[in-house]
Amino acid sequence: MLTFFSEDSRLRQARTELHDGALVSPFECPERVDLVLEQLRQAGFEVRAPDAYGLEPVCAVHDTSYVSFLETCWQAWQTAGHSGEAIPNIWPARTLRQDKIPHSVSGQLGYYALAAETSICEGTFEAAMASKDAALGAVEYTLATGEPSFGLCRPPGHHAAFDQFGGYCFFNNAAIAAQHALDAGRRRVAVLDVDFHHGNGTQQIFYARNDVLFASLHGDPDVTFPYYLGYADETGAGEGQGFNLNYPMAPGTSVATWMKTLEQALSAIKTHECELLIVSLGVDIFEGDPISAFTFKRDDFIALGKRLAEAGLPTTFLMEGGYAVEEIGVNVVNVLQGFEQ
Ligand code: SP5
Ligand code: ZN
Repeated sequence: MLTFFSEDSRLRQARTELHDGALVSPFECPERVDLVLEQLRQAGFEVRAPDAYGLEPVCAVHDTSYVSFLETCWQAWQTAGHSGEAIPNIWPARTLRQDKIPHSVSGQLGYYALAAETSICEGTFEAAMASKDAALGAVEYTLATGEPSFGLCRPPGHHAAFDQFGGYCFFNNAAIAAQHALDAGRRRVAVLDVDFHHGNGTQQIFYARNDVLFASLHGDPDVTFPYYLGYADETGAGEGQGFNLNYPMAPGTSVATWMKTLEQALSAIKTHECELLIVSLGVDIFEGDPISAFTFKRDDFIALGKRLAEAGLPTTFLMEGGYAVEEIGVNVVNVLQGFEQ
């Protein structure tokens, strides 16, 4: 299977993540891609650099003011004299006004952020651009050939909403790729999100639409990030009613239960006549993941890939989460090899 990866993904080298009340070295680090690339090469997968697609496909699903904010935030933060990385500490919370975008970068950070663990630092915008280019290269290849592909996207994307970053995500790579497929003439695309965390950004972007079916298996948001979206009663709005499917599961859920739940999602994808499958591939469902709580073992990822192949659709995999760094490469390659078996 062909992989698309841009070296510029490494340009984000954040030093700080707010975790457990302390600033720690981020879980979402550039070493993640080294481990995946190493395993891909060992397995004989070809890795190709994507074209640069510019901002047009980004602005097809994101707010242009949000995109400009991401592009200028780090410079503005430094100009304002802050010494650390840019981290929000105030939001338009429920009791404050929702209709003001303050001029100050500190005010804008809260407006455009949905979580505080993710800093903005030098290279963040450039890495986000590289990440969505990998997604676009991969999906274009699948659209052109019908063959499966893998976009090694870093930073990940599925938490990024129309005008908000967070959860280590800035541009929603899966949404950008799905929209690109629609713009290329596909009538309906499925995004299947298997990351441990609910893909709140992808859900929000397509919530009122019926041309993208979003299905997500994830840790119950009642007890896990992102807490405020991802419940089973979120089924879509207006024309999009019935095109959003959430399958929250308790921490510690067995792989057998997870795989049974996957059947429900795949059956919906079949019924809704999707022409392309985009898999938001988070391997943080691994039992050893440091911030997640599902129980996948290495070989379970092979079974997952195999089952996804049986859906019989042109398929593009896009990298999302996965943080147990020593295992991340093996787990990703197991999915892709399982798919090809
Ligand atoms: C793409 C992706 O996987 N993003 C995940 C972002 C999660 N950020 C917040 C993590 C909070 C983890 N707390 C877990 C405590 C486990 N002991
Ligand atoms: Zn995740």
